[in-house]
Formats: sequence, structure tokens, C-alpha cells
Amino acid sequence: MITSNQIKNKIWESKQEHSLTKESLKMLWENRIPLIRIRNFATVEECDNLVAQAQLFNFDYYQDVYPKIERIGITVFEYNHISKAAYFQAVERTSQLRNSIMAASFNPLERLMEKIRNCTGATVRIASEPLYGSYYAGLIRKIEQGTQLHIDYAPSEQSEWEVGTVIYQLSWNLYLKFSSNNRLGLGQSQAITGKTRIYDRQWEPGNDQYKLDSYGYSDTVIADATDMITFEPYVGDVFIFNTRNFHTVEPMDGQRVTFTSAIGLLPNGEIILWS
Ligand SMILES: O=C(O)CCC(=O)C(=O)O
Ligand SMILES: [Fe+2]
Repeated sequence: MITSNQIKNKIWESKQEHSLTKESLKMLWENRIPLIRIRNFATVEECDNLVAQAQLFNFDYYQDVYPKIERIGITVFEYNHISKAAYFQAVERTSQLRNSIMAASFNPLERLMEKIRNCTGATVRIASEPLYGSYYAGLIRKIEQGTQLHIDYAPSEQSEWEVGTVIYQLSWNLYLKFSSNNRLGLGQSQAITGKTRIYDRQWEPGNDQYKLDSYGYSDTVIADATDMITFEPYVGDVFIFNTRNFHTVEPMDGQRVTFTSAIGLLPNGEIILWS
């Protein structure tokens, strides 16, 4: 059997940083590189403004997710167990909230879509469900207590939704705030990190036997991972990675706020975004 590591031109291991180009995006879809970084996607001032606007509203917690993750916006992940109709009922009012926050600061969603359009020439749009309409895209999210080991892959999680027809799935995160509380007495070596770690090990059917709860997986599933990469968020930069790969966020003592959505490639070459 040919493993993904034996695929020609796989350069995951080189740990080299890749900028966003048509070629790097293709390699990321195919899991031949671990990460794309768009430096200076936004200014620190833009990021601060967006967080300030978001903080005028209430962040909700993800349902059934431990450790707690706060966010503004809705996810197919949570509505999976409720109903498709309820998700689409919530799209309009949630989009209005997101739009009002972006209107008073800036619009990272449109900026990202335009960058992908420019480099690929592909149709880049918000995902859309027959009979229901547009998905929601663009969470403002606080992951400060870390995550469990997990994947985000609609073909396995949302098989009954249009996003479940993507052939590859990525996530992009714009780091809006990343700051340690710097408590007195906490030496640098003890500082908690908030780093993101991605394993070169993709979800396969059958892996769900290692599932611990609504989304977390046991470390057993990555025992055969051939490689991993860990990156530290940087305010104003966007990091894009393949979320079919098992990944985890380390906890930190401080603030860690992102603007994020999923990105998928449809069999017809269109690129769709959703949350
Ligand atoms: O916040 C991060 O660095 C990554 C969060 C995550 O799990 C994702 O974007 O899929
Ligand atoms: Fe994730």
C-alpha cells in the first residue's frame, strides 16, 4: 500500500515556510506541505479594532466541547446534532452580527477570499446548501485553554450537508490577539504557549474507534504519525493548514483570539468557505 508519505514531491518534512501561491495551495490541499503563512495579512491596529468591536457582544461557548472554547458565530459542527434547518435559521442573524463587527473594524473574510481568488483564478465563495441558501462563515474565536487532539473534515462529520462533498479541507486562522498574562513569578520556560500542532497523519474511516467524546481523539491515533509541525501564532498573520490532519492547540495563560473559517475544494474546482 502506498502511504501518503510516499507520494512524489512530498516535502512536509522540510519545515520550510510557504507563502500563499497557486502551487503552495495545491500542495496544502494534497497534504504535501504542512502549512501556509500569510505574513502581515492585517495590521495590529486592524486586529485590535476587530477584537474591541467583538468584545461589545457576548461570546458563546461551543456546546459539548471541553476544554471550553468561546466564539461569536455558528458552526455546522454544533448543529450536526441539532438540525440543518436550525443552522440555516441562525445564519442570517449571525451574519448580521458578524457584518456589524466587520463594518466597524475591517473585513478579513473578503480579504482572504480575494487573495485566494487572485492566486488561483478559481471561483471562491461562501458555501451554499440547496433549498437552504448560504452557510455562515467567519468565527471570532477564543481558544485559550487549548483543544483536544481532533480533525475538522466535513466528509466524515457532515456527510449529509453540501460541505460534506468537499474533496479536501483546510482552515485559516487570522491571529487577532496573542498575549500572555505574564504573571509575576512565571519564568519564560514555564510560560504556557498557545501553539498549534499539526501531525502528518490524516483521518481515515475507522479512526473513530479512537474518539473520546464529541470531538476529541486519543493519542493512539497519532502513534504512527511520521511527522508534526508546531507553530506559534503571530498577530496579523494568517496560517492555513489541512484540517483532515490531526491537530491540537496548546493551552496558554493569556488571550488568544482568532478570526477563522473552513475552506474546502469541491470536485468542480470551486473553493468554498463556511463555519
Ligand atoms: O486556533 C488555532 O490555531 C487552530 C484551531 C483549529 O483547531 C482549527 O482552526 O481547526
Ligand atoms: Fe481544528
